[in-house]
This record gives sequence, structure tokens and C-alpha cells, in this order.
Amino acid sequence: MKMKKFGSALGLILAAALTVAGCGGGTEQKPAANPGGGEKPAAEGPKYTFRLAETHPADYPTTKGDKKFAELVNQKSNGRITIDVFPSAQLGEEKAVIEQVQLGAIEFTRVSTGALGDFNKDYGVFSLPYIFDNDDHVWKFLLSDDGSKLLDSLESSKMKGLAYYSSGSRSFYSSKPITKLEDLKGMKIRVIQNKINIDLMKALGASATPMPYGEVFSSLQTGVIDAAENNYPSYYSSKHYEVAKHMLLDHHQRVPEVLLISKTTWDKLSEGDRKIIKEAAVESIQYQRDEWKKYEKESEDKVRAAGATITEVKDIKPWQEAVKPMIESYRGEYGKVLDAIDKARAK
Ligand code: GTR
Repeated sequence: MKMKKFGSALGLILAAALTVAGCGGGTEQKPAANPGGGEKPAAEGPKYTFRLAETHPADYPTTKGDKKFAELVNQKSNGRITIDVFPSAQLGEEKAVIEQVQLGAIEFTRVSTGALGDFNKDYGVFSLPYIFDNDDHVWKFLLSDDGSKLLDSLESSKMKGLAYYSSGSRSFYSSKPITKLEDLKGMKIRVIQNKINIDLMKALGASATPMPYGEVFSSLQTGVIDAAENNYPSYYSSKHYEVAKHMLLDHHQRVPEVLLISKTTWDKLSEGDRKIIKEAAVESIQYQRDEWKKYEKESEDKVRAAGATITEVKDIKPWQEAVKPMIESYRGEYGKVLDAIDKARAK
């Protein structure tokens, strides 16, 4: 629907965004690294300079994954395809970036699957609480056929999923002491904007305040919100721990990260270039997962050392009970994929 509004302006945006040989803004291409022994198809074809939008800073594991992906694309194309990674939300907050990617004005992005729920209903499933046991379970599902099908389903939303990245688990943190479920009652909790998050907070007795990630720090500081929720790496790198030093680990969501290309950009690429991009994305996964593990531990150590009070929920049952009716209300929509997630556990 949104696409229509932009009408003919779209052509102009695309022409500007898809920088072909000769109009690359004077970007000097590195000499071909040529690791593949000079495969002909990679060396031939137009030169491109694309942009990849990333919300996190340069040293964050997703940004490192993006850069690895860009480096691999550059190598595999013998220097023909350059992807410039723009960290720290320089190209905008996640929701705005996704809209730009749908239009083809930004070619690539890495976002949380949580942010995709309002753009593609299938993605809502990741925001349902306590559906995965641990990271291993998440990856068993992501790497299964059902996980790949979900990546493909983004095509109906003008995007194409290239690869999933690790994102650990999300838990609550507040400026007020929180050590148990009851402490969340009546709290205003910032969430990534999507319908399921709003229902989830209600089920836990709180109220959801959707807002962009970049506004959370000041909103916690000024008391516009009482709490937020995220994984250790985001809690640390965003400095939220400085203004919300009480963390309660319930691990309610495991919403993976995803690397995307605009469908408009994808459709313009040759088969050979598509292959390069897909392969590079898949090859960057292991690197990102390793970086994630390291940074997750490091960020936990750092927030603890800085004096954050961290409470692990001992008995998760009451939490699971509280959200059961809400999960059931979504079973009609997500029953099949929830069964696939359950099945992945045994793989
Ligand atoms: C992080 C995620 C970001 C963003 C952020 C948020 O864990 O990596 O892409 O979605 O959470 O809460 O907005």
C-alpha cells in the first residue's frame, strides 16, 4: 500500500540508489583479492556500490557480521560489488530503514526479526514468548527447511532474507528494583513495535510502549518508561545499564537477527551476482555467531562490574502460565510454525 504513495518518485530513488559503474561517487575499488582463482562470472558485470544499514555501533557482533558479509561479497565479485556498512543508525532507526529497503532506496540492512512482525505476519512468531529452550534450539530451527522458508517468505514484503544472525535472549531491565514477575505490574515497558509485544506486556501485567531503540536511553533516564528489555550485548552497548541497573533474566524472547536485501535490488541482479550475495551471507553466519558468543560474555561481565543487579528467574512456570492464553490466541495463525519449532528441538 505504501509503495503506491511514492509512485513515480520510486524510479528516481532507485536510479540514485543503484550506483552502477562510472557513477560510484569516485569510490576507488580495491584490486581484486581473487581468492577463488579468478572465476570468470564474478569478474564480469556491472560495478555496484550498495549501502547496508545497521543500528548498532561498529564493534557490535551484528555489525562485524555485516562487515564480514560485505568483505566476502567484494572478494567473490573480484572487487566489483562494494557494500558500505553504515553503523549506529546513521541511515535511520529500524522501522524507517525497513520502509526504505522495501522501496529499494537502501539496498541492505540487518534488523531484528522482532522489527519485521508488523511488515510480514509470518515473522511475528519469533516474538511469541518462551517458545525456544535455548540458543541451540533456535539455531536448529533457523537452519531447518522451515527456517529457510521463513527467509523466503519475506519476498511478499518486498525484501529477501539472506541469513539469520545470533541475538541471544531478551530479558527485562528497569530503573526500579525488579526481582520477580509481580514487580512488572503496572510498569511502562519499552518494546520493539509489533502487535505481539503489546499483547505480551499486557499478559505480564505491564503496558507496552513501542519506541525506536535510539530513544530508549533518554526515556529510561527521564522516566518516560520504567523498563525495557533486550539481550546483554544491547543492554551494555547502548549504555542502558547506566540508567536501568536492575535486570531480571526471564529470557522471554529469542528473536534472531536477519540480514536482508531489498527485493527491488535483488530483481536487478544477475543470477551470478545473486549467488555471490547469498553465498557470502551464509558464509558470514559462523563468524557472526562466534563474535556473538564472545561479546555476550564480555557484556555480561562489563555490566556486572559496573554494578548492575542481575536476578535470574528461578521458576519460569508462573511466567509461562501468564502468557499461555496469549500464545493460544495466536495458535490459529502460527500453529504450523510453532509445531515446526517444537519439532526442531529433537533434531
Ligand atoms: C537489539 C537488536 C536491534 C534492535 C534492538 C531494539 O537486540 O539487535 O536490531 O531491534 O534490539 O530493541 O530495538
